[in-house]
Amino acid sequence: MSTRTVALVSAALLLTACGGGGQIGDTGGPGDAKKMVLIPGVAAEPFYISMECGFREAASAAGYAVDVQAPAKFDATQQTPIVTGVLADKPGAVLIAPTDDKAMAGPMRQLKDAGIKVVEVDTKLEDTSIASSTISSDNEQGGRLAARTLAELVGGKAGSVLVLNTKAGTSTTDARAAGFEEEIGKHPNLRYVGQQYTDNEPDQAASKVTATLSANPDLIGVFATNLNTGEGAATGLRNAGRTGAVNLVGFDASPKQVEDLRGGAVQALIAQDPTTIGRTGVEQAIAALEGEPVRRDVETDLVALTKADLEANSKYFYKQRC
Ligand code: T6T
Repeated sequence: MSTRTVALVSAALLLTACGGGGQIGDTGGPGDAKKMVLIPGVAAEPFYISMECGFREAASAAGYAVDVQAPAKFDATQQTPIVTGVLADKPGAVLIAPTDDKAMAGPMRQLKDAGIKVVEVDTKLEDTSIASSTISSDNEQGGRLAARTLAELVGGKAGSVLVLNTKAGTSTTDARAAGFEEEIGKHPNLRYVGQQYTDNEPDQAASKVTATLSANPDLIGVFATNLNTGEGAATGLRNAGRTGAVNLVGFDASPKQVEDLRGGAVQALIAQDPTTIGRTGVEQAIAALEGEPVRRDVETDLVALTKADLEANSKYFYKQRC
């Protein structure tokens, strides 16, 4: 094989590797400053799909070519090779939801060192020197809001309360659990039995709920810190025949979670605004690329939804497609 053939084959392999998560119609080539890439935490999940909708709309309107590449699992070992592939493509900016607040620092620093603007959307690194901007909900406040909402639902009755987290090192859900723990301590009728990790797997969330019920038959409340834990917790309570008897407060507003709230399997949801996170991420990336002032931290809306006010708040429901 000649040197030229080897180079062409390598380039073809690189393009294949980079294009895995993109959609038909994605444009832009290697070293394209007018291209933006979104790297969500996981593929085919309504929170990130809604974020992608805001991202695509804003970036396309501003004349940028777009690409979206997501790992099949919320996992740093799967997200890292995607970052490495994007690095070789050298777009102008990368919007990324790091799946681990430490493990993703190395790969993301490589982007920055290559002159690519990095914007964190939703999750963030502990190291604040890499991203130009971070767009996210106030997750600690979201955890406090979940605790207050749960306390209101319980209405003075006594019992145990469980938190279902995803994976240690997920900045958002760790902050939600911390905010919840702090606030729930203000309610002496509620005994906090601690948090359990689920690896962001609904099946694990379901089995951890049923196991906690066996150990603590007085369980009166569960706070599920994100979409998968919430969907799994609802299944666990259903399997144990405790739907409604145990108050379930979830985070996020996927079509299934909204359906569960409507049907009584969930008592409240703390919804975020992922479409605005995606759109604002693009705005901050453009500011960084054009040398305009960049806002280091941008906070987006959070709202508590109950069955009573659900339909009036449909703008907060997450999308399955744009
Ligand atoms: O809750 C969102 C997101 O904010 C979090 O960082 C990870 O989980 C979700 O994507 C929902 O699954």
